[in-house]
Amino acid sequence: MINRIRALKKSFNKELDGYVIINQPNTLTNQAHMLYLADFSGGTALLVPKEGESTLYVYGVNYEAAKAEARNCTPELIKRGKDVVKMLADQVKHLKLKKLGYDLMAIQSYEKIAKSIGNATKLVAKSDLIWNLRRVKDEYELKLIRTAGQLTTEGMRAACNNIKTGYLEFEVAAEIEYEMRKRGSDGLAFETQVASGPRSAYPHGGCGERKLKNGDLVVVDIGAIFKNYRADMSRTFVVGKPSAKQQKIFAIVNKAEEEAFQKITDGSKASEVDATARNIIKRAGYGEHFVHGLGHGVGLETHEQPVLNPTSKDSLRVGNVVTDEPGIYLIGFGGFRVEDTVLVCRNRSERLTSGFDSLNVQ
Ligand SMILES: [Mn+2]
Repeated sequence: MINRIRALKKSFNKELDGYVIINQPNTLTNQAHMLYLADFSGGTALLVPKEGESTLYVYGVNYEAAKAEARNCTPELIKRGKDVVKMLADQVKHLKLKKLGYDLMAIQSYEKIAKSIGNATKLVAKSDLIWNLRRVKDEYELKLIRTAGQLTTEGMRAACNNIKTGYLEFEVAAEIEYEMRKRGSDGLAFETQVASGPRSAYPHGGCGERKLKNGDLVVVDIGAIFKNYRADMSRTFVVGKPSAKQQKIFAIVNKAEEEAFQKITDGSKASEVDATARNIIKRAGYGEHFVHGLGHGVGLETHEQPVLNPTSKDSLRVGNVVTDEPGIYLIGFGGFRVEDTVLVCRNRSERLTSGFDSLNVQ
């Protein structure tokens, strides 16, 4: 595996002489950045100076694990009563770092760090550096995402087998989650969605205690995690026999997904891939009912770069992993979404989730 801390340092150029990541509760991105760089997410701060060793500041609860598992940096214990910001600031001063990059930071931490390091060091918001690395997956990462994709596909098989009249949404969710877990999933990339009937018209319809009825649309959106890497997949099913209108709208969404998939390739513009799907849905008369972007990157986080939507400036590159997920949502009628996780390849890209291509479940 490549030394990602070294790769990050290379991208500093003349703009930075250090980088800091502060792990706070509810900052999944910072945790993922730390995991990506140091192979360990349980640190409280990671300081990467341009020259010399990187330091991972760790509380006692995670210190032994950090010593055993963290790579390319030196774990330093935050002793009881010590202030991690003070420790960090002392090291920044000691190394005479002048321009310290960061991605996300709570305003409280920013103010505290800025005050502690003083005027000699500038904090520079530089979010693209780590993302430029993270958005291109290496072979090792792809192996893990592929497995996450297979586990997610098995979860969808369980959905397919358990969507029946009289079943409750959460019972279907339980079967999906059990199947993925039993086969080796480390957890859920996000809360399992089994949204039936009217709530299927909400893109994030969740999962409740509604009983499935004949003729219901059911939108299932699930994701497994394998060794920290995720996948994301949605399918739409009908309980019993689909109506002509359900068949018709489903065919539009399917066509949008397939044609966008054909455009997902090295060098294509994300906004144009989005437009391919959006134009199909628009021409069919449902443009205003496709209420979200076409897709997003997937990796250590469920939603990451690059993004595929009408205003995206991203271009796709070999090694990106993105979702392709057009939808049509009709309030009072129901919703339709088809989503696969796709690996961007030089020519024909590869679906990492697949199958279950029909509305019928029985
Ligand atoms: Mn998604």
